[in-house]
Amino acid sequence: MSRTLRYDLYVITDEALSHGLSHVEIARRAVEGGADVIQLRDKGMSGKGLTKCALEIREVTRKAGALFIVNDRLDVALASGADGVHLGQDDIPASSARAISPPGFIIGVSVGNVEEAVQAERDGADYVGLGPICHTASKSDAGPACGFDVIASVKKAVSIPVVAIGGLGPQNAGKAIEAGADGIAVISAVVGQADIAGAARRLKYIIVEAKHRK
Ligand code: TZP
Ligand code: MG
Repeated sequence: MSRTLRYDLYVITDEALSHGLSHVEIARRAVEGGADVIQLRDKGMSGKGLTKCALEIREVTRKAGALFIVNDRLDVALASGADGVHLGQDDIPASSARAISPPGFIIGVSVGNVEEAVQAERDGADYVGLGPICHTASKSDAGPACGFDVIASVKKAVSIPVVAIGGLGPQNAGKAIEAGADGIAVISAVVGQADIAGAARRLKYIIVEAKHRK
């Protein structure tokens, strides 16, 4: 059965950038504010710790009707029953991940330009995370900002959803949607705020409004 996948507000958990909250609590508050997707992202946590978090977030997102994606770790994503995995350019290729994943499993790939996006689609990605659109302090190796124009170029070049990421928030999310993004992925604009649910709710409103104007 085909599902309608909505990536409008895609929130990436980050304990270090939050006000002392756990991944699970961040996820709980973000879905309360209407996040459509939660990505569990922790580069330092053990597989054991990540799996424990993932199993808890799986329950939180299931109840809220949100998608749950695990960053980097296909093994943790599969073991926890997540909806999918998000892979970087240096992670296991999407085609290899697809070969060992169940039907309907979502595979997202980080891209920074048209060429990488086209390749990701060819490899079987279900969506691309395109960025960093603007400067971001949340990812030390994010590379230079690619700007808003690349969103339209990538959107023209692929037929899978394009989720814009990097330095986005209430001030520029509408611009990214108008440029062609299907969704907005954020850390600091939601996770870094004192009121995570409120920040998610406001940002979701801006995204949905911008989509209605398109
Ligand atoms: N990938 C590209 S930019 C980025 C990631 C994980 C960080 C996004 O964080 P923020 O705070 O929304 O700029
Ligand atoms: Mg990665």
